[in-house]
Amino acid sequence: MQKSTLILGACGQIGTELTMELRAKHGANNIVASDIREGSESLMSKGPFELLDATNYEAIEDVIMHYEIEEVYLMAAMLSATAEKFPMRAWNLNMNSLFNVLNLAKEGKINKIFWPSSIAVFGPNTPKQNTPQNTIMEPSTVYGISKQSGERWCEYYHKKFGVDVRSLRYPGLISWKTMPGGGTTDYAVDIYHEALNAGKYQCFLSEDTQLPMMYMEDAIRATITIMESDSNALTVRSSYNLGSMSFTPKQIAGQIREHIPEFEISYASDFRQQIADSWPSSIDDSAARNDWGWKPDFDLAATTKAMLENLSAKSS
Ligand code: AKB
Repeated sequence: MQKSTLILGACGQIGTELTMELRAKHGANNIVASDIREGSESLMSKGPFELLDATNYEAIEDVIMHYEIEEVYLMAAMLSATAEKFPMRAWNLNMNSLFNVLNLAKEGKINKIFWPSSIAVFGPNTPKQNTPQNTIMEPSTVYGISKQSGERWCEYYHKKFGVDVRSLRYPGLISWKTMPGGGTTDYAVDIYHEALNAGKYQCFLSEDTQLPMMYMEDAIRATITIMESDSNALTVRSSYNLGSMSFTPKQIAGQIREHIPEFEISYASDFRQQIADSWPSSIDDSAARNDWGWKPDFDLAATTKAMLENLSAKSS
């Protein structure tokens, strides 16, 4: 029998594309999308959809029993910039939702969990270039503290209770299908929209702020691959470093100019600069490459081409 999967936070930036990909792969009826709010028409009409608060244990349990769910992807979270404004709300959402799924797995009600971590687990004292899998981790943001705590809990539940939880430390994610919300890396999506709409962009990070980034297609492939990997191959049960490309606002603007020569960028750093300055510039993901064969497909040039072509086609 085909197993059923639940996605919590299915209407967000990653959740939307993950839902579409899993439905294409396993059949729409086997992938239950859920979110605290309604999402796009196609996400809600092309397969089962439930309005569900990821912090409500009983409500999740009801859905799991009803659909005979075996795997859960917990994609609901408050990201770095918003979390600085609402620290307690961020902590409650990011931690309680995780405890809910970890405890459901501990009680044997689900078999496997995916939970996203982030480069935000690192902090100002972490080596910035080629940041190792295991290194100093002293996150200085609310979001980073919640993700680092979450990683510790994932590893604890795996070691202590045998919970099969798998996780990736996502870099900034770039997609033309869905918009990000409340993150520090969001500029790398906004810039493409503004390049096409206005021919110019004011960036909230300085021109030389280098951050790790990834095209969404690669991120979705990584997520599904780690979930399909043999459990015994996974040596990391906190969260895997996941690398692809690293660039600065100046470099992305340069790439955009290859397609739109008149594109202009200006810089006005805000509070997100401090968050970005505390994060790595590039990532060593050799553990992911060795354990489950991770390899990204998209560099900055390929990402820029895909973003501009797809956004142009969407608006015409
Ligand atoms: C954010 O900017 O908060 C996220 C992340 C790097 O986890 N995109």
